[in-house]
Amino acid sequence: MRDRLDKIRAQVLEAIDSTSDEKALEDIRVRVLGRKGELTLILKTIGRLPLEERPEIGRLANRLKEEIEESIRARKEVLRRLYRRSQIEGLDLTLPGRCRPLGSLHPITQVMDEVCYIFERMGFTVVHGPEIELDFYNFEALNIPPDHPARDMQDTFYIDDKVLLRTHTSPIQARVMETQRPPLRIIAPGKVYRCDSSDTSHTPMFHQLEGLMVDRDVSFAGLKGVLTSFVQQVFDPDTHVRFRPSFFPFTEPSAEVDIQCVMCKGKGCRICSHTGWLEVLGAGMVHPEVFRHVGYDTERFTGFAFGLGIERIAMLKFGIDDIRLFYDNDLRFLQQF
Ligand code: 2NL
Repeated sequence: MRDRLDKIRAQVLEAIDSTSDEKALEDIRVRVLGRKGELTLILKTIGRLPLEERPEIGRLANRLKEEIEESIRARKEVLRRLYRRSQIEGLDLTLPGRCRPLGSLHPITQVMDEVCYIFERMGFTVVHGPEIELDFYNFEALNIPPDHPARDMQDTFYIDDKVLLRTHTSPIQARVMETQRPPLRIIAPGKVYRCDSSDTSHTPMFHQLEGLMVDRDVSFAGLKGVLTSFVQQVFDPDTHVRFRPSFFPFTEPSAEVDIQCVMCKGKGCRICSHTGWLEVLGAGMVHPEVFRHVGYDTERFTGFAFGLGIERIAMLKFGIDDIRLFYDNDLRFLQQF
């Protein structure tokens, strides 16, 4: 019986404190202290308890009755004061508060941070550079010839004949090499621009990260080690990797790096066009012509370089099939990350 009284006290006092009008308060009073109220019924049946329990339980039940009556009276007073104040100030203090909307990092920012951190743990330092770039650093220093299709007005946003929006982050590295001697171990993340129309895999602005390591005895084997470790940190630790011969004007030899399809694990599906493989990186040994442009001694130093698209990595990680979703700014999409 004592437990029952304690339970009633806890529930009823809590309920009284959270009422916001007098009607709700009266409902509580009737439920507990009304003619058929919970506490009223207990008080009526005290006579039927064993003789030795009656005085104690009677005292407790009566004290609880007074406590509840006092609590209702006090709450009524508070509600009246709030009501008077709301009438005077035009303020309704009983309205629930408005939540402050909480923001979060964009999925591309999250993946960019994660990718940078993986390379930083391998000893690479983050460097930045201008998005509005000179034709010299974006193309010429990287051994991209004047008649190369990438230089076409159709593919590059030109500001005038010498100034453009960078089409990759390599010019950042060309600038660093111009002012710093080897050894060098840097990554260059950032926005890049291509004069493309949008579709499921293209947007005129996207994000890239390039890496460059220059020292004595930097080898293709070292490149394979760094990129395999990277891939197994962003994707599954047991992801299979293959290096396929390719061509870039700024590296020789060049390779494209494929991983076993993250969706079908190599069995073949729509995502990997039934090949079982997905291309995720481009890489190679820095072309001697690039070193000559920045004044590095090609007899003493070799280097490897690589580049990857952040949106592509994010799409594979999160299973997204349309790159435009990142830039529609639809909160129903963004709030999932
Ligand atoms: C890709 C390919 C690549 C590089 C980027 C590079 C930079 C310098 C010198 C030589 Cl300064 N190379 N960058 C090299 C190979 C590939 O990117 O598919 N990117 C998304």
